[in-house]
Amino acid sequence: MNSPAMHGLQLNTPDFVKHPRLIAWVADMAALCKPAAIHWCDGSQEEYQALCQQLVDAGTFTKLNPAKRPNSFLACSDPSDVARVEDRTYICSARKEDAGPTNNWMEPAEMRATLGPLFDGCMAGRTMYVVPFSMGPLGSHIAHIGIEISDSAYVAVNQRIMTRMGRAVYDVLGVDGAFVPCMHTVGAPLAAGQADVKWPCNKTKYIVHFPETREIWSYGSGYGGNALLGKKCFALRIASTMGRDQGWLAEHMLILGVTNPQGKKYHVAAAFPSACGKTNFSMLVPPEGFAGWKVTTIGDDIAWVKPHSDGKLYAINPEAGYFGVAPGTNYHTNPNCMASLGHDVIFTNVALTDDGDVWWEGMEKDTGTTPDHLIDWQGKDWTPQIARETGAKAAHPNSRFTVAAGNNPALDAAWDDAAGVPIDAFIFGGRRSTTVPLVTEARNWVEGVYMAATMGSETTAAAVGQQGVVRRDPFAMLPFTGYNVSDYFQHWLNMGNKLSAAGAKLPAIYCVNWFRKGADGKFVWPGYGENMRVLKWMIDRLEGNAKGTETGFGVSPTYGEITWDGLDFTPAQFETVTSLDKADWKAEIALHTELFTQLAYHLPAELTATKLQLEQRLAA
Ligand code: SAT
Ligand code: MN
Repeated sequence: MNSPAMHGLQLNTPDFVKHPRLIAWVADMAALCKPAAIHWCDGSQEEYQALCQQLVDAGTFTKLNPAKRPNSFLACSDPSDVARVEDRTYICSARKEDAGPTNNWMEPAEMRATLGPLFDGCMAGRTMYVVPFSMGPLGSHIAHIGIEISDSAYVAVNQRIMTRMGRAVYDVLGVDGAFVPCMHTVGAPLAAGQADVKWPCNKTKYIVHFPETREIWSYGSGYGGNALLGKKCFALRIASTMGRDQGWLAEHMLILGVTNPQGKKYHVAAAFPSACGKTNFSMLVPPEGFAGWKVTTIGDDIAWVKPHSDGKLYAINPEAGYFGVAPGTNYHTNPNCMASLGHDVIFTNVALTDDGDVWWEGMEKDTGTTPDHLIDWQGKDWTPQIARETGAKAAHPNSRFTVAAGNNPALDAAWDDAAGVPIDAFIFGGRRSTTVPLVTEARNWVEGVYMAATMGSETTAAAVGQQGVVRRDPFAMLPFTGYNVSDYFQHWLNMGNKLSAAGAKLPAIYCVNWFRKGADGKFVWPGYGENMRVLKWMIDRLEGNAKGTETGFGVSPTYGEITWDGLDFTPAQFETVTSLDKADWKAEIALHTELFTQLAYHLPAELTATKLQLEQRLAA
């Protein structure tokens, strides 16, 4: 299988790979990227350990104190490579209209001509890893397979945690199974004898998707969603286009199970933008006063939702691990997550303690103290005094942990079920300090789609760029919809129409906002585990046990309908997080109008009509 262009490099295809088209693709990519060696990942524990050791030897990983954090590592990235790069992310559909106004677009041939020279020789002096992975349970009819080619061992070990990675994938693929080719390079070829750096990357970055041919090409970054291509690139951008074509949904949603004291179980899928608490919500521990209630995690970031023959929508988590935000995570905000992080974790861009453990902002809430000394994520000395004087953060605000779902004590028994779980409700939530009330139920599917489509959220550190500015983030999918977002709205409406025409009861749709602030600039709603109170109201609604009150925006709870046991939250505070301010809403609707003007091409007429009705109700 060695092509002459491979300058003597051996492909060394292992005998468990029996797929000629895949092997030919790897050979082509090796000929293009010119790596020094090829490593076909088998996903074994031995391989994982060896790659981690190699990363330690290279200085990329620091092995944490095994007495404190067994089999765990800390990686600190180049300070320029710390988050997704939305302005470098492209949807290269044949027609610009099909990428839509919210995606960067380049004509496919032009993009290929741009990438060609960049990838030519990009892996010189490095090993090319061939990483086979399944998004979703292996062999499930809902799952899809990807092969990531990467010159980053960091990517290979993270993919082993985040996906079902390894040789079993080749058994599923057989000799001609379909896979999504995912090309990744850090874009840092090494000349002969050139020493490597701890976190190779390139100032030039391209995160490119070809939706028609279902290909991903990522250049220049080693961080998170830029480099772990199964996640946002495949499971959201490419999968959303697959879903449009095949009649299902790929969503930026956590999935949780909630069981009441009588043992009745509901399943909820909830969309929030990056770094707005999806992991916390998916692992929620019900507060005091909720004896007998249980919340279990199916997924914390992505849901693939498919209609079944019983007329219901079923969801699977295509991932196998969590790549969550570390700062702010502690035993108060997310005890299940903290319990998950005890062993076998890869941390990225958190701080290192003097005894070889990790630390991040928020942990002081557990211990009551801040360490006297740390090595911060940039490798510099950090003390509380330095922090006070310079504002330096010990951990980067977008620092992360990578951990297997199996570590989560709240993991749902059905999380790996190939059939998925039936969805009873969808939740959409943005981060808004004003305007949007704590919880509102849409009165029907179209109104729910409208709420999701017009959602706004204050930007976070998960993406490079200005933070804290409100931007429209439809369905929390703004950076992740792989096609024209108005067509995506239409796809949601079509799904609703199809299911109701078949006589199905559609999931309820809720809009939430945990983030309203008071006049003092502080959050009013306590959030975290206390969100159980809102979840319970939703279930009461599903069971017909809460009447709610019409607000003009939809149906919201009265103070008396929320279970307050164990929480001191006054009617006045409730008013602060639920009130609709006329002036705020006038401005809000103007922003919806602006969004709809931007999205005019193929914008469903139902949404414009819904806006008109909303405007009239709010003005009344
Ligand atoms: O870095 S990721 O894209 O994986 C995380 C996120 O932005 O949600
Ligand atoms: Mn996410």
